[in-house]
Amino acid sequence: MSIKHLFSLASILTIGASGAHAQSVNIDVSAAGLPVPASTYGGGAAQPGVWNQASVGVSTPCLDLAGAASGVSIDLSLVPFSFSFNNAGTTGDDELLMDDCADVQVPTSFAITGLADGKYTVITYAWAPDNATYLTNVGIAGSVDPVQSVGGAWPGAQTLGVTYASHHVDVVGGSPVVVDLTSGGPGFYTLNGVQVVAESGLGTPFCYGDGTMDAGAGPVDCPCSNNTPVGDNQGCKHSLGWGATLTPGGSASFVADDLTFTIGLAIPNQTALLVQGSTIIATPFKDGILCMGNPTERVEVITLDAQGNATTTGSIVNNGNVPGPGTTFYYQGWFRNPGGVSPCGTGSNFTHGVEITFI
Ligand SMILES: [Ca+2]
Ligand SMILES: [Ca+2]
Repeated sequence: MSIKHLFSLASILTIGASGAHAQSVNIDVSAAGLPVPASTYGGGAAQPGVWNQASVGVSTPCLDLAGAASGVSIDLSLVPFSFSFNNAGTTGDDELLMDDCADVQVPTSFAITGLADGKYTVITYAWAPDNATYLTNVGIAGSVDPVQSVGGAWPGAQTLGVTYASHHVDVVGGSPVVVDLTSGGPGFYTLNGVQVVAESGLGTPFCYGDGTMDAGAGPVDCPCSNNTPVGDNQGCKHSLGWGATLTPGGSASFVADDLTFTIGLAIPNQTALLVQGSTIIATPFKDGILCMGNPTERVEVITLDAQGNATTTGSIVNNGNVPGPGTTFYYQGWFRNPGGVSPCGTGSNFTHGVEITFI
């Protein structure tokens, strides 16, 4: 399918999906009354906002990130036990989320209900603070993403595959999201919390590093067989074994000029550059695929945090020389992945792309 067809399809879907807004929520699972992380804490999803405390044995209505009623509940009625353990490595907000949790002893499901129809990413924290050998398998039926095994020694920061699992889900017809927790090995298994991230609907993602990007001359693979799986919706694989993402925030309003971009799942503590192009191309470049053609702009240099995430803070309109409403540009994050470690050895890689039409 050509990229133009994809955009047409996206426009049709956007029109069809108008109505209830998709919700994002942060949930700390613990015994009742225990403190939750500060609202400045973004966790593995890089999503700051109000954290809800959810107890085992009951269904808990959740506030949204701004503290208003969301209509979303987490139903932990099938999860009977909770416990706390002061892991020596965790401190601060990580500790508040991870050191108190549900003690899951048999295969158990819990449900997230009340989500408006739309696309979401569900982050499930399933890390045992008391024993690095305890592994929890996390699966969501209907997700394109597989069952993921979570556990290990505290890695110093929230880490995909060690402290949490990540699943893309489509909510259709108000169906609940059912998360299945099963044993990943010997010992008990664990649920520390959940983050539900609504895909913004702002902009149109394109140019995934999964072999499907086609700018008109046929599909393009990543440069050294470092494609990511179809459905992961990431750039080409970097040295950590997955691809990076680019997520717009704020709005596409030229006048408000509050558009931001968050680079996610990239390389911790490295430098990244938000780049803007004017046309769609598909050229294997460095360890990734360059998807934006001339004229291009270097919009903003940002430094990735300890989780490999960072958000722009400057004016996209000014830094990108955006001339006015009605203009369309294409964006990618270009980040360092030090040479000799990166899959193709070039020392840098790209997120997938995002198309923005300013209004
Ligand atoms: Ca601790
Ligand atoms: Ca917790």
